[in-house]
Amino acid sequence: MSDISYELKQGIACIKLTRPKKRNAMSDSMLIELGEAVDRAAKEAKAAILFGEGDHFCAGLDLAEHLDKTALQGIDGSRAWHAVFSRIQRGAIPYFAALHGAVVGGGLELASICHVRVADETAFFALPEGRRGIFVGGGGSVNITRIMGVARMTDMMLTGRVLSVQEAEDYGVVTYITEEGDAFDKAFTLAQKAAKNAPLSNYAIINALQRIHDSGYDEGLFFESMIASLTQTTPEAKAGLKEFLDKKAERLAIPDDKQGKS
Ligand code: 1HE
Repeated sequence: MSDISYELKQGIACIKLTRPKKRNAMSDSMLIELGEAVDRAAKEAKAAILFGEGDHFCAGLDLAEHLDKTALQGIDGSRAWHAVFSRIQRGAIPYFAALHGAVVGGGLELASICHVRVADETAFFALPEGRRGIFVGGGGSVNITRIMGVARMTDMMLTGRVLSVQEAEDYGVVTYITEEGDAFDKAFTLAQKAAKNAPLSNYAIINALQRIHDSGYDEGLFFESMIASLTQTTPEAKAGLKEFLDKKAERLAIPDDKQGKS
């Protein structure tokens, strides 16, 4: 039985978690299917959206499967999450998460490795691992701390704090909030915008920014210059610059209240 569905729509891979009866909790087989969908998207899509069927995005790790695992099986499981997630986070195409309902435990870890997160007003965010006697295993200690900071994640894990969508925005977890049911459409619009970028620019944005942020100041600037010089040699860059100079480029979408004030 398939717990992941895949559809290529106008060059955007739409990858859906389709296990709503279990609130899209991620089983071992579902993770493998997710990896297959991610590999297919890498071959044929310009951007991708991750979203969930039913009332929730994802309730995290399938706890039923986890019950009888040994420590070594637990390590294997965690490393399997890391392997799939790394193909999303440091692949070649940008991922947009469209979130609603529970974005919990491994569900928040999955959302946190997407490049842009959109949530509707029903979304809530939690890390109940402490409550369950376990720890994050899908890269959350590295990725969620980078987004919200160690202190906030520690609070969520120790106390079981549940964030509303507004709090998640304050924490930097989401950067767009929509009305109920509109997160997918918003994510799709954003993915279409990103899909128009030069593939090498998208690759650099996804792969270089976090690495530069993690490196020293001097190394970061050096690395930036190398990437800048590499991207500007592509035909897409030459076409993009010429389009602007010929006044044929799409105008920046300046918010109405800022028009004419700069
Ligand atoms: C599950 C899971 C799951 C639901 N594993 N089966 N994640 C959690 O600790 C979150 C656990 N889930 C919940 O807190 C709630 O299910 C929700 C708030 C997400 C949704 O509540 P609700 O009332 O809509 O659903 P429910 O009645 O709690 O669950 C419906 C069914 O889904 C039920 O199964 P059923 O056979 O009795 O119908 C639940 O058992 C099942 N279900 N969530 C397995 N997570 C890489 S390491 C990551 C570590 C973690 O992710 S730890 C955090 C796990």
